[in-house]
Amino acid sequence: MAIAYLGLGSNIGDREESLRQALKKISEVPGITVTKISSRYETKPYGKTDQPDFINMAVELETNLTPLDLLEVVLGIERELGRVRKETWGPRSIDIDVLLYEDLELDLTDLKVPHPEMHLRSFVIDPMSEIAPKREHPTLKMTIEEIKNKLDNEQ
Ligand code: PH2
Ligand code: MG
Ligand code: MG
Repeated sequence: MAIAYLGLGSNIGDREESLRQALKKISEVPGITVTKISSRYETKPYGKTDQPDFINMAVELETNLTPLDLLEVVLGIERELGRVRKETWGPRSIDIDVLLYEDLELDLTDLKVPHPEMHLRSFVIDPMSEIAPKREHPTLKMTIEEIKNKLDNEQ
C-alpha cells in the first residue's frame, strides 16, 4: 500500500457540496482508503486573483493504485462533478490534485509529483500541515511543517 496526498479546491457553485461529493466518490473507489481529512480552509485566489474565494482541503490516502491510475481516478471524479476546463487557473467547481505519492518523484507530461508548486501555496500547505506535519517533501527534504513556517514567515 502506498500513502498519497490529494489537494482539493472549489470556488464556484456550492463549494461545500462539491467537496463533500468529491470526498465521497474518492472514498468509494476500490483500492483507495481515505485515512485523514483536513479541515476546510476559505482561501483567497492565488495566481489569477480576479475570481471567487476558494475552499481548500487535503486528504491522506492509502492506495494500491499506481500514481497514473490515481490521476485517472481523480480526473474522472472531476468530470463526474461537472468540472469544465476553460482557462488555466480559472474558476472551478472542483479541482483534485495529486500532491505526494510515497517518496516518489515523477516528471511526466500529465503528472508531476510532488506537485511542482505545492510548497509555494499556503492553500495547500496549511491543510497538509494539519494531517501530515512530519511528512518530508521528497525533493526539498523539508517537512511540511518546515515549509509552512517558511511560507508563514514570508507573508
Ligand atoms: N488553485 C489554482 C489557482 N489558484 N487559489 C486558491 N486559493 N486555491 C486553489 O485551489 C487554487 C488557487 C489552480 O489549481
Ligand atoms: Mg490545482
Ligand atoms: Mg488540478
